[in-house]
Amino acid sequence: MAITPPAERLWWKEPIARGELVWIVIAFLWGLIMFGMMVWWHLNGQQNPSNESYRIDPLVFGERAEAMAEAYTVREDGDSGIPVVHPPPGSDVYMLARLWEWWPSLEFEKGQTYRLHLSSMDWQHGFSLQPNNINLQVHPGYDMVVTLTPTETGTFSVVCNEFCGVGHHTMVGKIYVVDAGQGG
Ligand SMILES: [Cu+2]
Repeated sequence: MAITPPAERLWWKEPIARGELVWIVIAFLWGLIMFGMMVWWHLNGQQNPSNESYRIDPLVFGERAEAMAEAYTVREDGDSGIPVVHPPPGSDVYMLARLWEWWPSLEFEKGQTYRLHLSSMDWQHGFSLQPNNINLQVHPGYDMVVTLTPTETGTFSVVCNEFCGVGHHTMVGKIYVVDAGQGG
């Protein structure tokens, strides 16, 4: 019991009991194994998407997203005021996070490859693509680039999975995937 002082005050000078030492060694070795497994999971578990990241000024990122939206907006997303952008296959695509929205909505073509750039205008958000459960950190000042090729058509939601304030739960973006040559 910690409520009373130990009978032997200099307990930290006692030799480690054999059973405790065994557990320390097991925990240490297990930690090393798990450390090595990170490489294995990356290659075989499809858990860590291979992405690139670069430093970028949030203002510059915002300008790139706006330039893309200006060139390739095809409609408004419902009555949200957020544009739906249908970028050319193979191009660089930008989605920015800010309090409390993902902007703009994107429309991809199935089977085409895109370079998706993610960054934040204010503070940290989390990109969580549902229902596929792809999760990426989105930081201000960093351009996270993911090369992706949609394999199925449909409507996918992007939810923020880093708590970012009172509007956090309303921060839902949209990615639409249509058949090649469709949409727009
Ligand atoms: Cu957020």
